[in-house]
Amino acid sequence: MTEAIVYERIGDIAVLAAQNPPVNALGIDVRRGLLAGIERAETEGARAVLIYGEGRTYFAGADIREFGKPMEEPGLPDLCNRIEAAKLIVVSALHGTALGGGLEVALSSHYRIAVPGAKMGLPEVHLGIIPGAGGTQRLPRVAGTEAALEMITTGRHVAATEAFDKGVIDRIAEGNPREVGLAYTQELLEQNAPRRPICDMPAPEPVDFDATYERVLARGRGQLSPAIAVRAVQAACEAPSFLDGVRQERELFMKLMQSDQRQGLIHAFFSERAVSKLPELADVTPRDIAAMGVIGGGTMGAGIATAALMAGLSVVLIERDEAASVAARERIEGNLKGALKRGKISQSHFDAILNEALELATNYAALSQVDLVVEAVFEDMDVKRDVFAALDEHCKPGAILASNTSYLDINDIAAATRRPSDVIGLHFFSPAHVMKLLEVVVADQTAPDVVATGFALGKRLKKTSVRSGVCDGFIGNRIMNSYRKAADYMVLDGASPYQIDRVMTGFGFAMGPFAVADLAGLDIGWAARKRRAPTLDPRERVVHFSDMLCEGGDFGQKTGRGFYVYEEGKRGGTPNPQVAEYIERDQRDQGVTPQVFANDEVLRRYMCAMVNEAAKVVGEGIARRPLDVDMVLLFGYGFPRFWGGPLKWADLQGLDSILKDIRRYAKEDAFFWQPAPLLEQLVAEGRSFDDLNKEAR
Ligand code: T1G
Repeated sequence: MTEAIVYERIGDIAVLAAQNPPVNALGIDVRRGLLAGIERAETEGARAVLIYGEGRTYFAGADIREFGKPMEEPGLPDLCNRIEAAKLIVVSALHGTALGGGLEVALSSHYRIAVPGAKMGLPEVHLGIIPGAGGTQRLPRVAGTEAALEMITTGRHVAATEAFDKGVIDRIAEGNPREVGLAYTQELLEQNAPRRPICDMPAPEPVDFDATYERVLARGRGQLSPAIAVRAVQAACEAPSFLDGVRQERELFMKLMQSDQRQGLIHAFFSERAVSKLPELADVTPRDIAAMGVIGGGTMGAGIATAALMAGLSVVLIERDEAASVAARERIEGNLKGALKRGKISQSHFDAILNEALELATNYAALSQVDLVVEAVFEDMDVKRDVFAALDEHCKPGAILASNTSYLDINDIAAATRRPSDVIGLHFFSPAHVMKLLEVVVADQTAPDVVATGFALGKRLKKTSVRSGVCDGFIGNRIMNSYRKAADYMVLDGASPYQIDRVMTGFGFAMGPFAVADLAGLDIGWAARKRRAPTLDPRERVVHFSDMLCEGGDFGQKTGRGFYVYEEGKRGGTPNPQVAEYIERDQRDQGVTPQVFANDEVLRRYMCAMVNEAAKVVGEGIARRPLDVDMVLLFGYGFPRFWGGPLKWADLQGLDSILKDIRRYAKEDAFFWQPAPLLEQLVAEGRSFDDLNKEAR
């Protein structure tokens, strides 16, 4: 077995090279190797130690897979203190991403050099914890309190130049980390440079920590770790000694390590990477995609075209006539200007896209050479079938034909072509060039390499792609329809829409369901309800107050009135007084006596509806695994990331308690609250959704 840390003597310098691919995580073998290397260098009388990483990066942090397991000695805090106490000078040479415990090892070294492309940071807050190996104590001493607070509470990666300006690193040099590290160490030895432990530096200047704590807590929208990090940095400024500050940091770290939010965020971290790794695609080669076609240049089509263009693909966008083509180009240009402003693309890339990569056409013949087409026309089956029949005519053999439909049956669309195995659903979320979620909807006859191509395209467009089977609403919209209904039923039964919105923003959503409905447009749900009315199951409860709003022309933000009234230039809206009248009328018409709902009952019902439908979606095989549903809700519906997703949240609450509540609600409405068979099975077997995720690996 190759050693995780290779020890080598180059003259007076002992070189410790990390070899723990893929990211040189600081697992137990690496920690033991570093400790042994420092001790050996001292015993052998070396004058300096150089630490660097082989492969793509310096240490990218503690090994997250060890979290939740008993920690094996040496722990990272002790190792960092030992490196810092070394009798000889210790130099770290950084490249790739020196993150978390990685940057903490570098900060416990006496000198730090980086190659130009190196990035560094303390992203622990994104995992629900805080730096736990002295980072909150050492960083403020070299970078200052404010700079350290900003880096630690945001967890952002900092470029080498900025790190140098902040005093986090001492030098930047071209070359590979080993060479620049050796040269710098040699130079320091020739200068007889002293050991320079950060722990000996003066305590950093205090700031108004209470105000900082409140500001960071509010920004976290329920996530605790960034605010707790403020208290750890406060200890750096106020503790009687460095070691006491380290002790306080450790206490705060260990408390967060036991938290649900750490479990939720670690679940999100690994699930985000696992969700696009499907065993059945492991040996399937995707088709090459260089040129794409987009049918329809409305908001969605223009957004999809923008995402493809920004990813370096050429795009042929088809609209029905010249005027519509011009409007589509303007939408794309507007999207690109936003990306330019956000620093996502350069001016030269912006120009190249508009002058070379984008072709607008009104004739399908222009699609003869594209490798994949995404259709984003009006959500009507007949219209889509006509479009796909035409695509089948004009596109080359092997070209993939994809629909962006948000609920129509891909099997019916595929049947309009002679190439059903080349047909797939690629459901983007608006705005398509910003939202990360992509549902890859697999129809009965979709070929495996077409599915693999859908995922490869998603990766190229920097999307989080999730495989979905075919059903009304696929994964996300089907689950959303369910928890939206639960919210509507609570309003009909006496809760206010504004109470529900407040409860759900308190849970961590950026917006509650009624504010979201106003944003998306109430007319969309209205059209869907009218479409489904003829086939509605007579046992399904129906609310009418939303339809009353629409009948009055109030569609939400787009008309200035919906559940809220929106005033020009003002963020957010105020409750629309007419809504109460519509609700009361609906209650009278349906003979409902309104009751009071406590906030925790609102949350419970909302989340139980979400979990129950999600369990049906997994149980029916529409979603491959529970984690797939979690990723859809995180990346497409603003579910608070620190809960990990609805099914991770359900595991954390205990599935038996969830099922018990659902069975209680079913006494009021057996049709809506029909328990998911999978949920009943898991409770009966004493298993969790996470157990299913593990079994699917
Ligand atoms: N531990 C274990 N595995 C890790 C890992 C880590 N820290 N980082 C990445 N991996 C795996 C990842 O799951 C994937 O595995 C593969 O490496 C490639 O990753 C005491 C306690 C470094 C920027 O938060 O941000 O230090 O899917 O696909 O896009 O204070 O990985 O191939 O099986 O993401 O090029 C702090 C987390 C830890 C950094 C590279 N460090 N990692 O991105 O590749 S907490 C972090 C990243 C800590 C101390 C505390 C990214 C990356 P697989 P990837 P990438």
